Amino acid sequence: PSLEKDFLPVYYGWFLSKKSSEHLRKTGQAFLDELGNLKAFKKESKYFLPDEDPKIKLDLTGHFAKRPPGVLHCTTKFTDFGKALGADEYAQQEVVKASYGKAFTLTISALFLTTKTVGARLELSEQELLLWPGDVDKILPIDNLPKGSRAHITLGCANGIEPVQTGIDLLEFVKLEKAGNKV
Ligand code: ACK
Repeated sequence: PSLEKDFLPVYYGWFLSKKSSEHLRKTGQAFLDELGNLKAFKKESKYFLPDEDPKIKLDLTGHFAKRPPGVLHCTTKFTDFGKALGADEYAQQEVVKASYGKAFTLTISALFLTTKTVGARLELSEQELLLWPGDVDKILPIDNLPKGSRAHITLGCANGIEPVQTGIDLLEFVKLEKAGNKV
């Protein structure tokens, strides 16, 4: 056997161009600013800041103080240097290897937020879905959601929340949608 072992990255994903990344950051800020000013949203403020004076603007930008460093991205597979479940299977796929450095066009279908995270939901093309792992669109093993349900770009996290939470929050929304709930 070879002594050489492939090094796997922390994660695979699509990375936005600098221009798109800056644009999406600004759009995300505007989304939070507008929501914070919205009367209808004020009644949700207790979930964000329990002691907030309902007459004062809700500071959502301050709430989501943890923002991703560098250019924004959409994670396809979190491989954790090869330690994550399904990491090798993902990395060994021809379509993955053939796609290094290629450019794609990502489509944002929604901006979403919970008390923990704010993010952009993506609608993946057929070509992009080929690069989407088969094992990430679930919270519980019994979940059966469409491929690509988790596809997102994290824009911010509340204090003490890790970015992995954004994808979990989006999956919760997709589950609610599937159950016929208004989101
Ligand atoms: O915002 P994200 O999709 O959530 O991008 C980051 C990226 O990997 C680098 O940390 C995501 N991430 C972290 N841990 C996990 C995990 N266990 N499963 C899926 N994605 C993860 C994180």
